[in-house]
Parts: sequence; structure tokens; C-alpha cells
Amino acid sequence: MAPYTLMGILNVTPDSFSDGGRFLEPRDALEQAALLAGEGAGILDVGGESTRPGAEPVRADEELRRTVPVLEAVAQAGLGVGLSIDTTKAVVAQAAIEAGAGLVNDVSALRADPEMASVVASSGVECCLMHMLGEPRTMQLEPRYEGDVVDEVKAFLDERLRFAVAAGITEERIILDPGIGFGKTLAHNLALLDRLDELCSLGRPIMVGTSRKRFLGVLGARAHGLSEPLEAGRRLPGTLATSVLALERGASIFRVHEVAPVAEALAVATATLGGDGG
Ligand code: HH2
Repeated sequence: MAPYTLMGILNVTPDSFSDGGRFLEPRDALEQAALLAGEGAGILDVGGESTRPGAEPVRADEELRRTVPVLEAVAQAGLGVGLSIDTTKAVVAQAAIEAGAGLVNDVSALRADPEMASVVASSGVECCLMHMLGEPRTMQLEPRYEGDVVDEVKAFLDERLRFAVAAGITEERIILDPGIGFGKTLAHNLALLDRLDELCSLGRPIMVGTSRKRFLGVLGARAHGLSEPLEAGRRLPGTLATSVLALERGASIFRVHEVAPVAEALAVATATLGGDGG
């Protein structure tokens, strides 16, 4: 058994930064779900609100309309994958849980909706608490940390972990995520990846989501001597490089758009590190 899980991204949004509009029809979403599951995803993360920099908030009724039919269809299809809902709204989380989600991926780490902690606590599902500086609309406008970014993110995750446990969510059900790209410069993202092992001492599984993110476009462009960041569809090499490094630094859940190439890269890395060489 691989010592990690691949989380395939299924955005049911018109405006996600790399796959917006592609899976709005439940039929297309189900097809993508089957593809990602077949490629080795252990979890599918269904999202109905983009959190890309500059994104406008979506109303709960619209988010429910987008996500619930997809969750129901995927649950009924029996693809053998876990389901996650990427939301900051308690009402969406509740409906998603009823539709079959076993994980609530809350990029606000239970801060956006005062009801979220009790929905997660009472339902017994898992949850992912992610670090974000500011909010999506403005988070990439000159993000700044008082001191060391890794220390600050670690202290934040520690505080949110304690908050969640105090709210009745058992520690075993909590995953932590440094929130790559959420209120972070290129240097912040790189420091967090390079020192990801420091977050492991919080004692919970670490999830990372570098997939197709803008900083990979910037670094990729540099590698080719280009001035404009590579477009999202050309960021797979960067996604692979950062996923492998994150694995080596202790990450165990990888949130990605393209499951098959990441699965292959992580299998090779794991064998190389002596963990699963067969
Ligand atoms: N990144 C995105 C969304 N949700 N959740 C966690 N836990 N960690 C992440 O890094 C993360 C996340 C952004 O990526 P994507 O879903 O592809 O884009 P969009 O927010 O535009 O839908």
C-alpha cells in the first residue's frame, strides 16, 4: 500500500483557474470522476466555489446546486473512492455529507462559518484545515508575514487544530494543509515546501496542493527563459517536482488535477526512497 493518498480535483465551477467550466454538467463531472478514480485517486474533492486569487464569493444556493447532484451521482456510481467537499459553508458541508462526502475540505479552517465546526463534529466526517492569509478576493495583493512564514503557518495550524478539537472534532479526523498559493508569494510557497517537515511535528497528516498553481508557471517560465508565466496547462512538470519534494518532506495527501502522472512520480519517488520498492 502506498503511504500516501491522491486527491483528485473536481471543480464544478465556471471560473476555476485551470479547469473552470469543464465539468459543470453532471454527466461531464461523472466522466471526470471515473477517469480520476481509474488513475488512482483515493479521494475526489468536489468544489462549487473557486478560491483562485480575485474570485468573487458564490451564494450557498448556487454552490449547493452545483455540487450536490455531482456528489450524489459519483456516490451512486460506486467508483470506490472517498468523497470530499471543498467548501467554507456549513449548509453546503451538511448537504454534501448527506450526499456521501466523508471529508470536509475547508480552506478557511473553520473560520468562515460559525456553524461549520459543529456540522463536522456531529457528523463524524474528516476535515482538512488549511492556512490562508486574508481571503481569496484580495489574498495575493502583497501578502506579508510579520516574521518567518513557516513558523506563522505552523502556529496558525496548531491553533486551528486545538480549536477544532475543542469544538468536538476528534484529532484523528483532522488533516492540515499549509495552503500553497493562498496569500503567499513565490518565496513563501517555496519556504513552506522546503520546510514542510516542520509541519509534520503537529502530529497530523499533511496535505499539499501545488497542482498547476501560478508560482509553478513563474518558475517554469524562468526555466525556459520566458518572461510570462507558463499557462496552467503547462504546469505539470512543476506539479510533479513539488509533489515529489513534498512527499520526501512528509506530506501524505496530494490534491491534484492530473492523477496518473502524479501517481507515477510518487511511486517512483517512494521506491527510490526505499519505502515501497517491491
Ligand atoms: N487549493 C485550491 C482549492 N482548494 N484546498 C486545499 N486543502 N488545499 C489547496 O491547496 C487548495 C484547496 C485551489 O485550486 P483549484 O481548486 O484548482 O482552483 P479554484 O480554487 O480556482 O477552483
